[in-house]
Parts: sequence; C-alpha cells; structure tokens
Amino acid sequence: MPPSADNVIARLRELAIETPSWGYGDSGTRFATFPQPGRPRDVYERVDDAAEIHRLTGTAPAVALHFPWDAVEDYGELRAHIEARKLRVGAVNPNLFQDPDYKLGSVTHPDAAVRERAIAHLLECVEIATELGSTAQSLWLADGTNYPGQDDLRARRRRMLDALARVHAVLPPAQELLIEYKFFEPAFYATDLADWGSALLTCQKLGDRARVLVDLGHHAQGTNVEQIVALLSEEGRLGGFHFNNRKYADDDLVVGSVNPFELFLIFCELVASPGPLPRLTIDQSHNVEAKVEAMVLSVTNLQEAYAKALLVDGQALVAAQQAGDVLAGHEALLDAFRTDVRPLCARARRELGAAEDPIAALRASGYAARVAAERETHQEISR
Ligand code: RM4
Ligand code: MN
Ligand code: MN
Repeated sequence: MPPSADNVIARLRELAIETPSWGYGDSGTRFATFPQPGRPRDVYERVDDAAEIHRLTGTAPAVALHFPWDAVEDYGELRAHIEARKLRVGAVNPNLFQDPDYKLGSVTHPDAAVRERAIAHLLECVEIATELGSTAQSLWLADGTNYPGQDDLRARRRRMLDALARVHAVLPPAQELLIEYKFFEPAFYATDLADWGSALLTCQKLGDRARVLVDLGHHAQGTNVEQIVALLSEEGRLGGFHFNNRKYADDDLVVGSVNPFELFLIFCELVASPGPLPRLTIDQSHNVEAKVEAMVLSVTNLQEAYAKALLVDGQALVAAQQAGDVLAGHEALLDAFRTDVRPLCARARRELGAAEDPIAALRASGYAARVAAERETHQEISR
C-alpha cells in the first residue's frame, strides 16, 4: 500500500527549499540582459522577494547567498533583515569566476599569488557564513583549460586539492563544504571538476565535512542523474542539489519544466535514502520569464515531485523487483508519477499557512506591480 495522504502531507510539510539570491536580479545570456520591472536593487530586496516565495509556498524558508554579489558592510544587519522576514540564510556561495585575475583559474591557477587570493576569498566566506549563521559553503569552480597543453592537468589538480584542504581544515563544526561539478563551460577542453567522480574523489581526500553537490544542469545529454544521486547517497557524500532544468546545457530553466519524470526519479532516490533530505537549493537565473513567479512555480514543482515520490508503493516495487517482473516495477513508479498530487500539495500548503494556489495568489496579490512601483520610483538605494 502507498502511504496515506496524512503521511505524505506530514513529510511535505517538512520540505525546505533554499532559493538563490542571484535568481532574483537581472540576468540574461551572453547576447542580452532584459531588465525586469521591480527587479531588486540590492541584497535586502532580493531577500524580500525570497520571503514572498516562502509566504506563498510555505516551503522556501532559506535564501542562499553569493559573494561578493551579496556583500554588505554589516552582516548582523543583513542577518536581522533575513530573520525578520521569517527566513534563514542558506548556503554561502563564493565567487571565483568573475575577477580578471581568474582568467586562467582560481585555486588551480599556475601563479601562486592568484591561488592565495582565491583561498583568501574562500576563507572570508567561512567568516561570512559564521556571521550569518549559515551551515554550508557551496563551491563551484569555473576553473579549466581551453587547449591541450595550456596547463598541466595533474599540477592543477594538486593545486586545487592543496587549496581546498586549507579551507576544509578551518571549517567551524557547524559548517560543511559542498563541492559542485560541471562538465564544461566556461572552459571547453578540460574542466578541473568536471563530473561527480572528480568531485567525490576530492571530497574523500578533503575529509568528512566535504560532500558533493549535484546541479541538474551540469551533465552531458542522457546522463542518468538519479543513478548519480543513488551512488553519492550510498557513499554518504550527497551534500545537496542545485535544482533547475535543462534542454541543451546549463539552461537554468524552471525545475521540472522539461523533464518532470527525471525530477520525480531523483526524489524517489531521496525518499529511498536513509536520514534527512540533503540541502535542496534552486539554482536558476531566469532570462525571459517573470522571476518571482518562476521561483514560485519551481517550488511547487518540487513539492509535487516529492509528493509523487512519497506515493510510490514501496512494497509493490520490491515485490516486483524480487520476482524479476520488469514492467511491474516500472509500473509501480508510473502509478505514483501519474497521480494528480495538486490537491495534496494544496492541503499541505494550507496547513503551512501558505497559499493553496500560490501562482494565482501571487497574481492576485499585486506584488509584482507594488515592487515595480516602489523599486522604480526611488533612487538607487545604497546600504
Ligand atoms: C554556475 C553554477 C554555480 C552558480 C553560478 C552562478 O553555472 O551552477 O552553482 O553559482 O553558475
Ligand atoms: Mn549550480
Ligand atoms: Mn549552473
């Protein structure tokens, strides 16, 4: 028997998604950026948008931050602003990909002085995380090479391991280090952390508090992401997710929009994993869609994928697998996937004090028009 509706709702109520501060501001492609009315002008307004997502969904209680994009003078003030909006700080994300110094790499750079700069930023992010009460530093490196012979692949790996070991060594007990991989871009010949295996080996070398972060957009076409999730979970190294959806590359489309079945299968692996859910963060920088609404839709898509995974009849699945009944096992998954879980999710949200239909509630609330008026008519604020 699948679990009861009450059980599913109890588990749904515990789902906690982190939304990304960097997903609320203007973004675009390398061809153009399309400014949206009401876009937040600073981290405080990005937090306000994140709070609106949580108000509507009841399931987005944390905001992940990116530095230096979200840097402020007074982190106590920022933390108070976040907590006053009933949010907490999610993972702190360092940025080692924009400074001209990092053209040839950051922690893998051939010049030791550049590597020291990169390490100093990672150590600064440990301090920022401490001040903000964050429990993770989530690291994605843009490091890589574009041409064979451009640099020594093994030396780059050793430089990276030395640098990250220094960061891991000073992590306070409350913090962990999440290591994200990406198979290409911005480097096109060799990415220093290209896949889950490279990230896992790195974590195993660093120590217990380093775990792998899986960004759904960072794999080659056809990769079985749910199997990667199962493997990392079995190794005790599944640190978390960056949720988005992709069609071709690192597209950052709304999670669950292109391949909801893949998302469901990933949640099936999470439901099968012992212990609490790992860190679940959205990593989407939208180009043409309304940003707050896109983030609400992303959270409701995650709620639905989780609800469907919770509805799988585990006994029927195991019985089919043990009987070698290939399609019965598959059909046990399809039964759950085809269930319309919208009423269940609406009930869970109602019990959380959120909106039964968050998209309709957002549209009816006038939030977009209000922030468009407030944020356009005032001078650029500086805090
Ligand atoms: C990268 C990666 C990182 C994110 C940046 C903005 O592709 O996904 O997680 O911090 O984009
Ligand atoms: Mn990511
Ligand atoms: Mn990405």
